Amino acid sequence: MQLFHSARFVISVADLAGLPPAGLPEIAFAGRSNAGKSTAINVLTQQKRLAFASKTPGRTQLLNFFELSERDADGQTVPRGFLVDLPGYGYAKAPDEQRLQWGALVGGYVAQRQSLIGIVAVMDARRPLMPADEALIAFIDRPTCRLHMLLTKADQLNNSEKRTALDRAKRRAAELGPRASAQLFSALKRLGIEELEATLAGWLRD
Ligand SMILES: Nc1nc2c(ncn2[C@@H]2O[C@H](COP(=O)(O)OP(=O)(O)OP(=O)(O)O)[C@@H](O)[C@H]2O)c(=O)[nH]1
Ligand SMILES: [Mg+2]
Repeated sequence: MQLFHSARFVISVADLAGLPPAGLPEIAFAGRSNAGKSTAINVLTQQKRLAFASKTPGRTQLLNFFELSERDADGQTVPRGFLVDLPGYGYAKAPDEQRLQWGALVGGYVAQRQSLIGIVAVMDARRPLMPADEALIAFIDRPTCRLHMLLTKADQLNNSEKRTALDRAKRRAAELGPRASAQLFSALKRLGIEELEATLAGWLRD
């Protein structure tokens, strides 16, 4: 979808005071360290190295903003919103100080940012809904903020495991109400891209 392919990097933010002025809708990718957030953004935007993906957990340390835009009838570029790549949580080897920093930065952003219209909760399909994921869900206490659980690395599961993981996430989404949803995804096998695009485009349209 053209809108997502338009993504371009605009700013990295290290603290809440450095956030750009709120305005256009923002969709943040959150999840455990190494879950596949940056990779999912690259697949969605069809840009190999827009967000920095890495085998080393804790690669993304800042809030990285990517602007989405469209061309109007006159050919002018009109900004429509932002994708935000968040640092991961739950990395066991991170020092306490770093964990506190995550809480202040990401927790503060998720809990307070008015222009944040939705969160893609990226979870390894082999272990969805870990305690740290539930902590993220608890941070999102605004009824206006959507939540889409992206069960990634689905290429690592057989069909029955995939079904079990998806059923579990869908049950959790149903508990949270109509603002929550869930899907399987694989960057490697390029599975679930259209579903992700359709969900996020729907958020931006509303
Ligand atoms: N098999 C498989 N591996 C994946 C998939 N998506 C991501 N990975 C791998 O998982 C590792 C972590 O990916 P990243 O996208 O950097 O993860 P992240 O969530 O951004 O990590 P942090 O920035 O450290 O929080 C990389 O080695 C990716 O290649 C997938 O769908 N399938
Ligand atoms: Mg990352």
